[in-house]
Amino acid sequence: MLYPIMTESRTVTDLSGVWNFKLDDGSGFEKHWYEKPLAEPDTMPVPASYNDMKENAAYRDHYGWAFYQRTFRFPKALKGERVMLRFDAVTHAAVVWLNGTEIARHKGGFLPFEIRINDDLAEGSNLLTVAVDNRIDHSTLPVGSEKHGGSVLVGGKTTSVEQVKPHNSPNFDFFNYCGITRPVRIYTTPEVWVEDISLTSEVEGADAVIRYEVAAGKDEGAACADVGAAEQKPVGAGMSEDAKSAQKAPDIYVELRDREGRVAASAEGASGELAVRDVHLWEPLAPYLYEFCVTCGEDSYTLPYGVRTVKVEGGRFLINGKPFYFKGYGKHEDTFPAGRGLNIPMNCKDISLMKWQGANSFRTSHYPYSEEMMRLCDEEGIVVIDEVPAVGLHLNFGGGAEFRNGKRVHTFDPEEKGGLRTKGHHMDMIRDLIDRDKNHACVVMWSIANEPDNTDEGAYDYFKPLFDLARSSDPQKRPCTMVCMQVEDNTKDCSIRLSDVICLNRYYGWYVMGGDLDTAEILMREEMKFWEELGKPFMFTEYGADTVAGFHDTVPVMFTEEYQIDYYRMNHKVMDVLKHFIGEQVWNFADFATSQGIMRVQGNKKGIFTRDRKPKQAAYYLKERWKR
Ligand code: BDP
Repeated sequence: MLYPIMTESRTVTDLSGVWNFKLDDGSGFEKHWYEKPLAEPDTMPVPASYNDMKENAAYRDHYGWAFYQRTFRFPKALKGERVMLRFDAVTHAAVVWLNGTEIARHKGGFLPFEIRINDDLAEGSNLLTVAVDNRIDHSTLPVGSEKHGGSVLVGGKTTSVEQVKPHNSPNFDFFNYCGITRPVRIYTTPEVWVEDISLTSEVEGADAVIRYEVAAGKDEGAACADVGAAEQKPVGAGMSEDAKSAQKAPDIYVELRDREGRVAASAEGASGELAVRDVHLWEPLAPYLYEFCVTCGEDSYTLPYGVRTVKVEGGRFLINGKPFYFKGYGKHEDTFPAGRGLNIPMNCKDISLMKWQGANSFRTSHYPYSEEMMRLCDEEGIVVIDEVPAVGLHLNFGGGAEFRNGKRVHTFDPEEKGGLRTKGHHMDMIRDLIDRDKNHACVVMWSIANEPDNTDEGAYDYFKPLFDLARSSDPQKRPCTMVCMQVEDNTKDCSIRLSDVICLNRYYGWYVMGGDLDTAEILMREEMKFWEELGKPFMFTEYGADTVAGFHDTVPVMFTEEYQIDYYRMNHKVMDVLKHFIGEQVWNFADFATSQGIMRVQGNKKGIFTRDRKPKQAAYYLKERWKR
């Protein structure tokens, strides 16, 4: 799905601002809240998560639906155009009504969806209502626990307890922020439009060949209610040959323009090749972006495009044929008070801090980040491992093993036996992510999941089709990985068979032998032998130690800034002698919000920066290491 931009043929109207808002009291659907203005609404910013916006735990801990609403008037002059309403992200599920009519339902909180609204627009004021569901369970990504309440020891007796209010139990370690978290926009295009663009490059010496495919869209008059499927098909899709030839394809013309606006190459037709002499490559931290300009009938669209190649070969990760070593972070979209809401200034600040340290990359742990962030990384030359929102696919971790009717449930057991119900949705998320991000130069690898139950019996069978799907959907054929947690027996980890790069989350000196770095070092060295011998390139996508800014001691004590540095020194000592080791991504860039629990002190404190981006001592240590 293309990012909405203004061109000679397109307009974009941003619906960001202060909307009306109401937490559902259980009657919102029944009483048709979407048909008229919400009674006694709150104010709520869009885009933002709603959880931290009011001084009331009811907002933070809400479980279920919440209603957003606003009105808008639509310019008469644009009514002859194709009018699209686009949501960049609504977490985790949405129902959308325009003037009381339901126009869309969408599941998945981190990827865009859009609806054609021409037929639903009213004269004068339009009432737009969005209901947002924040519930997570075994069918959603990320995954939530389906156990509510549990067994507790009260007065010497184990008692089964239900919590007073229903609540989400995330199977993951970040706060379940929800709401309309990214922009809502109305954009227009002509009736024949540029629906999609796919670009790939091959580089030969100083020159490159760019292959392009442009899909033209033409409305076939279908009503647009189901945004799960592509409601407007490319011209010719699904038509008989006769019908196809009767329908004239629009004229398509493409140009590649360099930074100065000069035409570097051009071509005609829906697909073809562009030969570029003396190509400027997009390099990590030294990016160069061309503009790929398409004219399709009356429509025009321009896409920033960096020419670069990515390959895994001979145990190395090659960008433009040169070995690349990942230095950087696992991150979160997490700021105060926006929660997971788009925060463009903070995105820019984060990239600036990373560059100050000599970092070159991050992973979008544990869900796709905003399109604005991806475009920024293209622009700044930051390398990205792009992750689908598949976290928490583990039924036997944290809360202990799951049982149903006295029988142990395995994570990837068939659904009817109690296993996860995520497969179809997981496939949709892979498809939609690659569809959204496939042209970004910054994206060099897809991450199919974070810390799933990789050694579980059904894991390979669950993941094999997902890897196949990612590989076949990506025109650029980027490497694919899944991020692995520590397991008892590495030989059983299905990532060995599936991933192009082995990505490890390891906590030697924290969760393993916390406080005893000497023993942790021995254990880590021992495990690393296994991965070294495997011969595949491998890297750390997480390693870290909780550190409360301002805690100090003369000897290394857990949670102090000194311990955090010693922890990293030890880890680096082990990493630096490994031959196939291709990168270090520290956990985490900044402190972040989590659910409450005895393991978290107002959130996860493994940040190298505090939540408001002040450096801990380790920030300087990493700067010295990464800049040497
Ligand atoms: C890893 C998870 C990450 C957590 C981290 C931690 O991938 O989301 O935040 O551990 O415990 O297992 O800090």
